[in-house]
Amino acid sequence: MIAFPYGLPHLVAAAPLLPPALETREIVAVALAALAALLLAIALLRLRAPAPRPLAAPPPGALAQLAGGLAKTRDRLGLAIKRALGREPSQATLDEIEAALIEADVGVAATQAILEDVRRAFAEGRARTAGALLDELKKDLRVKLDSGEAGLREAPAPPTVVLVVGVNGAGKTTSIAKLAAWLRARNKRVLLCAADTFRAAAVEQLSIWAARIGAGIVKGASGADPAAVAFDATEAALARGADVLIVDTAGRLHTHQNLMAELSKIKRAIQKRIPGAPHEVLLVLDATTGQNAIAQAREFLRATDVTGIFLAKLDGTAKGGIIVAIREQLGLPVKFVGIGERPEDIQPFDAEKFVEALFA
Ligand SMILES: Nc1nc2c(ncn2[C@@H]2O[C@H](COP(=O)(O)OP(=O)(O)OP(=O)(O)O)[C@@H](O)[C@H]2O)c(=O)[nH]1
Ligand SMILES: [Mg+2]
Repeated sequence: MIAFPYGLPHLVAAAPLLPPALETREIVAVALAALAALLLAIALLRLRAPAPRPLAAPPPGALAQLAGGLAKTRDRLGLAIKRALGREPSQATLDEIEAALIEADVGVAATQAILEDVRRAFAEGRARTAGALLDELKKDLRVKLDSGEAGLREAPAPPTVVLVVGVNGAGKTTSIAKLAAWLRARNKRVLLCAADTFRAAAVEQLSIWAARIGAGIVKGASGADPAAVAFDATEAALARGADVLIVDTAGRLHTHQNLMAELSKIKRAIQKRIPGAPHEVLLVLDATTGQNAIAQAREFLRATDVTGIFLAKLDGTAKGGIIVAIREQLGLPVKFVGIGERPEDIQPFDAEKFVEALFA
């Protein structure tokens, strides 16, 4: 009888489950076959995955941040137009430009108006070269985008009160944090008001931002009357000598009549202490929702006064042309754009810079 060292009988018992011993050459052959199968699988997966699209390198300097934030739109609209203009300009070039604008959600009406102008310039010989056509297009986009109203309206005497409204999840609280950071970088004393008492987490979310940014905050208990919190914050802004008070509100749909009435109540509460306030009512729109954002905004505007748009999440869409449609169809100035989730991912809207960044 063979004497097994400790444990070996157990292994021997399991032996029928193991494959029969292989010759070294067979092992090598099996390993090579497995490797070949793996390489084939990787090659097939690569074939199926969309090829990475060429992304124009963002330009250095002041435009870099905006161009970086607009990467998806630049990749779609900017490059499509540059590609169209890469050949001898013809009617087909103009058709391609038109398609690229529509594709980027610029909207049919705005696209037609722009193309009419560009086609005329081409037909009349004013814009025959690719460079001249691009200049004409940029000029038209600038005209469409420029509201003549940039930055925040300022109160005749501080504090300037900014009320921020919009549908659920549009990006209100994050945009407020960005706006506060932008103002802090300009040495403004900022007070935030957490008037979204509907969601417990909302107050906490704003408190965290306030601490990070170096802004004060006034908050009410969960479920407190948002108008009462706004009133307290207005008093605090006056007492503490704040330059800007920014009021966060709960997300709401225009269809919720009592929530829309609540906005009016918040406004009246602020006006009790500062007549003429809020000086700015910013409607935050989520750029990634495209034409839906415009439809929602239109309804929203019927229910409340809005002075400007904060267009959030522009970095998240390849259809950044929506900004033209917003400007054209809502007739409101786009005051700021959000291009990321960090406090510094904000730009005051500047039509000239925006168009440059788009084609950078
Ligand atoms: N990529 C990107 N994400 C953003 C931007 N702005 C906001 N977000 C994200 O959008 C999500 C919702 O943002 P919130 O600021 O909480 O939106 P809200 O409108 O306050 O939401 P409610 O208070 O629930 O109505 C968060 O995950 C944010 O990080 C932006 O400009 N770019
Ligand atoms: Mg919020």
